[in-house]
Order: sequence, then structure tokens, then C-alpha cells
Amino acid sequence: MNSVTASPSVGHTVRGACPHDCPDTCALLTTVENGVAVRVQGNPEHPATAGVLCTKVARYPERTYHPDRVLQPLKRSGPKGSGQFTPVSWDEALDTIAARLGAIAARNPEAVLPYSYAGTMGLVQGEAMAARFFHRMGASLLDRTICSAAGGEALLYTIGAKLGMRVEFFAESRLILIWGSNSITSNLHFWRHAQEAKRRGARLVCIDPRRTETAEKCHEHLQLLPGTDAALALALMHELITHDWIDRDYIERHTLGFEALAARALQWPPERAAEVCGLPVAQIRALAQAWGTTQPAAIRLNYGMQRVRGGGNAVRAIACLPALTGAWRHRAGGLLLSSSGAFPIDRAALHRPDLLGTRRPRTINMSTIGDDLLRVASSGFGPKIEALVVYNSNPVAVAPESAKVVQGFAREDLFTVVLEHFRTDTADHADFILPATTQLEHWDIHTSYGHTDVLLNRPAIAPLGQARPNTEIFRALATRMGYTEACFADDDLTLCRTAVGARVDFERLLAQGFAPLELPEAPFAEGNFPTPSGRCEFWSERLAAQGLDGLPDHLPNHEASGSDPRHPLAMISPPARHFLNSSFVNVESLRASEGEPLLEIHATDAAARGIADGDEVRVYNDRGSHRCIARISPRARAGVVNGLGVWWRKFGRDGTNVNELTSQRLTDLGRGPTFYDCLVEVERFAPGAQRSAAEGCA
Ligand SMILES: Nc1nc2c(c(=O)[nH]1)N[C@H]1C(S)=C(S)[C@@H](COP(=O)(O)OP(=O)(O)OC[C@H]3O[C@@H](n4cnc5c(=O)[nH]c(N)nc54)[C@H](O)[C@@H]3O)O[C@H]1N2
Ligand SMILES: Nc1nc2c(c(=O)[nH]1)N[C@H]1C(S)=C(S)[C@@H](COP(=O)(O)OP(=O)(O)OC[C@H]3O[C@@H](n4cnc5c(=O)[nH]c(N)nc54)[C@H](O)[C@@H]3O)O[C@H]1N2
Ligand code: SF4
Ligand SMILES: [Mo]
Repeated sequence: MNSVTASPSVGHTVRGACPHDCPDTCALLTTVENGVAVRVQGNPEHPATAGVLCTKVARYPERTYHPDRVLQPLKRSGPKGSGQFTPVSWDEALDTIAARLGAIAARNPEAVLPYSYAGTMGLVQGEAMAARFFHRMGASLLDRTICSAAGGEALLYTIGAKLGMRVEFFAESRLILIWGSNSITSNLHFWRHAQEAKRRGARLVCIDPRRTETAEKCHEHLQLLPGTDAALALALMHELITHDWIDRDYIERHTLGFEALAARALQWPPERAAEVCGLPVAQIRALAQAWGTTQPAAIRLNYGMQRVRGGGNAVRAIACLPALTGAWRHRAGGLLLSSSGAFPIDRAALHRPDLLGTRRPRTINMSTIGDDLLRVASSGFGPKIEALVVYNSNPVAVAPESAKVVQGFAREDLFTVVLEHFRTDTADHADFILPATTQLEHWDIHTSYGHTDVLLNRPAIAPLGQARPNTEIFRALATRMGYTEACFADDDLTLCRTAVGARVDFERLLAQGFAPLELPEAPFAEGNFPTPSGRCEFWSERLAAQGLDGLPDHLPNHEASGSDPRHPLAMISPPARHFLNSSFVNVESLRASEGEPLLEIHATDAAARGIADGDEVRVYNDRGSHRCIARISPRARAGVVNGLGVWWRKFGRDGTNVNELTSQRLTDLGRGPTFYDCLVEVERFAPGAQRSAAEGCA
């Protein structure tokens, strides 16, 4: 293969979409030669992709044809969690699974739990046939909170929906706050626009406890303590109000609760926030002045900053800033956290909750799967979880407090089916692993949370081995369970049409691969917030009605810095650049770029513990202990250590990853996880002297 194989005379190209949980949702062009996908590139015709992919997905063929792909159904042949399997036929696997699920469901369908997230963001291979299947059964519902629940609810209560600026207009902003986002790692195509703005003279400010590659390239970096963003936002409001850097006309016409918010903000002079955030006062004052006196000014917020107890309130506080200064008046001003609310998706038609009839199954929060798998039947909880069907997710690696998650998955009396590409940490705990197709092998429809185009993914190659699309697997199970409703006969192309609905031109998708939504350039220039009041709600009556604070406030972390002398360091575990959550960890070229699990630690914290760069260390708290290599790094601020994630446990030195340390405590809004609200201690690892976590913390 040479560098010009994109030419149609040598191979043909197939239009697709990147399936990963990334705001960029790139349009892909896959070059196929003799039935083999030889290259995956960015589609140059798609404006948001502009022909560029990240290094991870540029390696998609390496992942797809990886020798470790699971290509036939596997049945457990050793003890639970041993990772020992033997191949079986599809018929044997499906018959056995349908019989087991059927028997459990006959007693109580709520004892069956689907567990899925965003391994693919596709609307068809995600919750389409799967949701129909579990609704028909009456299985427990899953609250899919693990990523964005706190921030999502915060947007709903403040600006009314997951809506915001169009990403391309950031190029015209004069001031951009990159807040809780390592854009170069996790939002590369936004970074392109930020760079353009910088070239045109814009000022870039990064707000992040870690000195990321993105922070390094901004003009200013506010390296605050984790979980203190609301305090910073309230101090910015204090300065905006006391200096009258506010847009009184916009506030009067398009916001609700200014007087109350102002009273709250006036309790937050910059000195107080500086103390809480661990920042110089002057830096806070300067940022307030910049935000108050520059237009157009924009905030690129990402989910990194809402994985703490007060994450919802923090997003609410930050989402007030553009309304206070009227930044929304400009198309290059305002805020973007997620654009996913812009898509007119008919989820009921896809998921068919009507198949539940009058049944109202309980809901299990995916972020507390560790505890929930260990619960016995009770009137409050309902039946014990007896069967788990996992697809598009790797909970044993990504869910918090792994020790409990592993203990739950290791239950001999739990029947676990995992639809996967690889033998992940989760698949190792399965009774059956069913081989799933990758994005190159199936149809799908994609929306985005970073731009506003719909994309169609066409299969580029035939399924490898015996792999089947998730949809096909749930269809086959439905047949065996005797589910005869017509919706179980829908093929994938029909599901694609159902997903896009009538407001998107499907013929255009078939021809071009993508279709932009028709949207205003500046969504809130004239107010029109989709809240009950139609205004940006500084004060939320809906929150007050639930007995919650109607105003945003700073809620200190569950495990705030300085609150526990035995565990003096705050640990955050943000994404590694060459992985996507726990995907790609097994792709050798990408794993080589990351090396091995590392803990970034500030020189002062390392010296205080006699730790040298490259030492093996033990990171621990009352929940567990994780061994890795210490990297003394200017990326870590004093008092905060960074354990980049999310590694597969089996690649860890002691078979663990950072989630051995994280807790199952939840966020203020949305019942989300608090991965970055976690105190630890670190010590040099001396072989032989290792104490158990419990002893170490006694
Ligand atoms: N390469 C790569 N790209 C990814 C992912 C990946 O794993 N790898 N993950 C994808 C997923 S699932 C998502 S949800 C998206 C968004 O993913 P996010 O998880 O938002 O990822 P980042 O953009 O890295 O933003 C996290 C940043 O927030 C910082 N941070 C941590 N705690 C705090 C805090 O309390 N306050 C503030 N201000 N900052 C904090 C971290 O140091 C980090 O730099 O990215 C997606 N893109
Ligand atoms: N400590 C810590 N933990 C975290 C985070 C963190 O920042 N720090 N980030 C959190 C966040 S933001 C998120 S979104 C979650 C992500 O957690 P998950 O959504 O579980 O994401 P992945 O780890 O990428 O696992 C997805 C799995 O789906 C599989 N998959 C992909 N496509 C398909 C398909 O078409 N069919 C089937 N059957 N399987 C498929 C992949 O092979 C992969 O193993 O992790 C969370 N966990
Ligand atoms: S992971 Fe993100 S940047 Fe990479 S190809 Fe997919 S959508 Fe694009
Ligand atoms: Mo996420």
C-alpha cells in the first residue's frame, strides 16, 4: 500500500462517521481494497472535520483488524473473572442466553439489567433494538449518568437545554475561556477554531487544575484546585457587578433572578475565591475585567469540571456569565458545553418505551453499579440483580470504586453477557462474550455534542469473522424470547431512517454522508431560552420546588483538599490523549505513546515523600490502592496528582487502574459520578512492605 491509494482506481472510499464519545463527531472516509479497509481518513468535504482525524481514529484499521478481536461467540470455561473461554456457535450462545434471561424475567424482569454507554455514540447500534428488547422484557432501566449528567441538568435549569454557540464561530471571538477542557486531547476540531481566533488576536485563557498541553498554549492559565470552579465564577460575578461590567438591558429583558444572584455573588469577593481556589487574587480580578470588557467573548466548557460534588452548581454558575455581560448577543459570544439538544431525534420511535405497557421498572444508576451489584433484594431496592447484559461499555475499567465493581462482576450467581470487540476487563467477567461489529462493519446514524450536523455511517467492509451488529444480536435474542412485535423486524437502514426522522433529508445523508441542521447563528441573541420563563434562569423555580437552592452556589468537594490529613492529595484522572476512555488501550501503537499508567506529581509533593521521577509508587485511600510510576511533572500543581485514564486494569502493574481510588458518591445535580473529587496519599512502593489498603489507612 502506498500513499496515493485514496485514488478510486486503486480502491474505493466509503463515507462514515466516527463512533466515539468525542464532541467532534468526525466524518470518515474509509479506503477499501479487495474488501479490506486499508485506511481511515477525515472527510475533507465535511467542514467540522476538515479532513483531519485524531491519532486514535487514524489507527482504526489497526484496531479493527487487531489479532485480539473477538470474532466468535465465547462461553466461560473457568471460574468467574478468570478470562477463560471456549468458542461456541451463535445458536448455542443465543439459545442459552435467551433461556437464562427468560427464566429470570419470568420470576421478575427487573432482575435483568442492561448496562451500556457510549462505546459507540450511534443511535442505531446504541439504544435502538437494545432498548426495544429490554422495554419489551420489562427489565430494570439504566440511568446513563457516567459522563455528563450533572452538567446536562445544569444547562437544562439555566439556559433550558443542551444548546450553545456554534463551534465554528469561536474563530471570531476576542476572548475564549477554555474551562475544564483539554481541547487538544479531547476536542481537537474546536482547538482549530481557537487557534484561528488566536491568530486574529484573541486572548485564550485556560481554567484547569492540570497544566495540560492546551493550557500551555493559552495566554493565561488559572490552575485552580479541583472542584472550585463555582467559587471562581461567583467571584467573577462579584467583579462584574461591582464594576458595572454588565449588560443591564440584556439582563432586564432576557434573564430571571438577577437581584438574588447579585446578592449571592456579593458574598464572593475575589479574596475569598482566591483562598478556596488556590489562585492569586490578581489573576481572578484580571479575568473578571477581561470577561467584563471584551466582546465577543466565549466559553468552551467541557465535562471535565463537573465530575465533582458541586459539578452541577458550577456549570450553572458559569452558564450565568454570558448572560450577565450580554455575550450571547454575538454569534461569536456565549458558551458551548454541548450542542446535542439541537437534534430533532424521535427517541420514543427508536426506543419504544410503549412496549413497557403499564409496567414501571426501577431505575439503576450506572455510576453506582459497584454497590448495586452487591445489594440483596429489599423493598427499597427491589430484586437482586441476577443478569447483566453489557454492550458499548467497559464498566469494570471505567466505573468508580473498582474493588466493588469487580466484586459484583465476580459473583458466581450473576449471569453476565458482554457484547464486545475485545476481551476487556469487563468481558473477562462474562459468562458469554458475543462478538460485535465495529464502525467499519455496520450502519449507523450520529448526532454530535460539539457541532450540529447529522452523519450517516455506511458499512465499509463485511463483518469480520462471525461478528454481528448489536442490533442483529438483540433481534436474534428477541426472536428466541418470543417477542413478535413488528418493531423487532426493523432492519438497520430502517432504524437509521427512524433515527433521523422527517426533519433531516435522508437522501442527502445517503449521498453526502452528513447534513447540517438549520439553526440560528446566535441562538440567544434575543433571549428565547427554552426554559419555562423563556429567560436565562439565574434563579430556578424548578430547583427551588425540589427543595434545592434556586441559585448557583459553591459546594465544596465531598473530599475537599485539606479536609483529610491522612489523604492530603487531590487526585484527578482526566483522559489520556491516545486513548478514548478505555478504548484503544489495547492498540499497541497508541499504548506505546502513553507508556504505562503514570501519576503526575509536583516536585514539592514528591520531595516530601522521598519520591524520585520514575519511582514505582502506591497511590491509596480507604477504598483501595493502585500501583503505578510517578512522573515528577510541571503538569501537576502542588497538592494535586493526575492519574491519566482510563487504563485497562489488566495492563496495570498490580491489575488495577485509577478507579480503584475513586468513589461512588454522586454530584449535586443529575446523580453523576465524582471521579475528580477524590483524596489520596502516595508513597514509594517498597516490594515486600506493601500493606493492605485497610491497614495502610488505619
Ligand atoms: N483523547 C481523548 N479524547 C476524549 C476522551 C478521551 O478519553 N481521550 N474522552 C471523551 C469523553 S468521554 C468526553 S466526556 C469528552 C470530554 O472529556 P473531558 O473529560 O471533559 O476531557 P477533557 O477535555 O480532557 O477535560 C477534562 C479537563 O478537565 C480538567 N479538570 C479536572 N477537574 C477539574 C475541575 O475541577 N475544574 C476544572 N476547571 N477542570 C478540571 C482536567 O485536568 C482535564 O484537563 O472528551 C472526549 N474526548
Ligand atoms: N477515572 C475516570 N473514570 C472515567 C472517566 C474519567 O475521566 N476518569 N471518564 C468517564 C467518562 S466521561 C465516560 S464517558 C466513561 C466511558 O465509559 P465507556 O462508555 O464504557 O467507554 P469505553 O471505556 O470507551 O468502553 C466502550 C466499550 O465499548 C466497546 N464498543 C465500541 N463500539 C461497540 C459496538 O459497536 N458494539 C459493542 N458491543 N461494543 C462496542 C469498545 O470496544 C469498548 O470496550 O468513563 C468514565 N470513567
Ligand atoms: S475521536 Fe474525536 S477527533 Fe478523533 S476521529 Fe473521532 S470524532 Fe474525530
Ligand atoms: Mo464522557
